[in-house]
Amino acid sequence: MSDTERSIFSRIIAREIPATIVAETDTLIAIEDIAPQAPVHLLVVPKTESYRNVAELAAGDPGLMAEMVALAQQLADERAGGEFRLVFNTGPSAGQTVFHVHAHVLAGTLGEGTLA
Ligand code: DGP
Repeated sequence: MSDTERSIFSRIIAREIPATIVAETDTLIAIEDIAPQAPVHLLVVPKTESYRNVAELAAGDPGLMAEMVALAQQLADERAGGEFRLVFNTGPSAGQTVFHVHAHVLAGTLGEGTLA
């Protein structure tokens, strides 16, 4: 696979480009979002590039999706008293820009009813 075909997250996972990595497991990486929309804004990303969005992930590997939720909870426990918002943008019109499934973990003081 050429560099242009690989996602930005695959290149971060391979340490080819820098990111602030806050957690890593055999299957997942968590990084700080480059453009934070909340006091805590992390991205939980499966290492596999097999799923473009959360619908594909849920159909193909629900256990991996559960691992993502568990890591989001762990990070929120460590950084924000255990409460968080989990956002999966799905499709360009919904704001998805990177087509390698990832969860936005938003925490801290969030505005009422806002969507990041
Ligand atoms: P989405 O719009 O849901 O596809 O989210 C993509 C997120 O990825 C967006 O919030 C910004 C973040 N992002 C894009 N490029 C980079 C990068 O090079 N480093 C980091 N840390 N985050 C990135």
